[in-house]
Amino acid sequence: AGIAFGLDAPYRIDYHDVVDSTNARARALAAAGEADVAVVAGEQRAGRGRVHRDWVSPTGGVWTSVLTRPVFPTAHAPAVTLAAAVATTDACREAGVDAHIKWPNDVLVGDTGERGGRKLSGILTEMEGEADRITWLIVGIGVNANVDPDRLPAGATSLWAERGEKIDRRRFLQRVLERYHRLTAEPDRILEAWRDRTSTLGSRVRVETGDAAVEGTAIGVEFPGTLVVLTDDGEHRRIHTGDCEHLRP
Ligand code: BT5
Repeated sequence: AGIAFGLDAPYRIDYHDVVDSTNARARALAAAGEADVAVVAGEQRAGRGRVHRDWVSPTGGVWTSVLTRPVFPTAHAPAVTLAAAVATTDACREAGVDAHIKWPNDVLVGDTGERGGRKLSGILTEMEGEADRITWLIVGIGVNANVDPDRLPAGATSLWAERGEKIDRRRFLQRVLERYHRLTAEPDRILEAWRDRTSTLGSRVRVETGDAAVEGTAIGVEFPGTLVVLTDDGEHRRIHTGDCEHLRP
């Protein structure tokens, strides 16, 4: 479906040199009834992170949003976000960069940096639907591929900076989309793949949940992506969403 863009991708490719946000463009396509499309942009002028944060998206990056209409309950959507992190991590490793996942879906390199490593990629999931069925799901994936690190915020890095050489972005995108497509077809295998690639499990963490902060040791991740933290009081806390920081032991 993506052959027109020079990719053998499992989605139709909707390419733009410049957009505000590929997620916003994908929402418009969702409203128009489309499905199985990957919006791809050379550059984003108003890239978005979670909770209305900005996402810096200069040329050289891989900025994409995959729109699908999966037949599963809304409650399963977080697992799909994990699949995108697995797909991205594998593509980074194939490009020779030893990436790992920080819960829930940041892809990092190394263990030095502000919050557990240098951030290479972030994922923004949006959806609409009833409890028993998703109407549409958009998974936005941003990877600092051939981006000059001077153009990125503190604590961020790019594949180019880590390898010292640019990557083939088409090939990289194709790998991410293929892997994501395959994982989402087998949702039962996502968690296992995610656990194999994360640096969060076993780490001391501090998770900001919006109204509270939980500190302790990350001991598990349960379907569909719930983090289990063992606090110093011996309590098990289950966290559905939040910002996770790896602390030094
Ligand atoms: C994320 O948010 O990590 C989700 C980012 C999703 C971006 C993709 S690109 C394609 C699609 N279209 C969009 O508009 N968005 C998606 P969060 O965990 O909230 O992290 C946001 C924070 O990361 C910011 O507040 C900055 O501190 C930092 N940041 C911003 N730009 C960055 C970059 N390019 N690389 C690394 N860190 C960045």
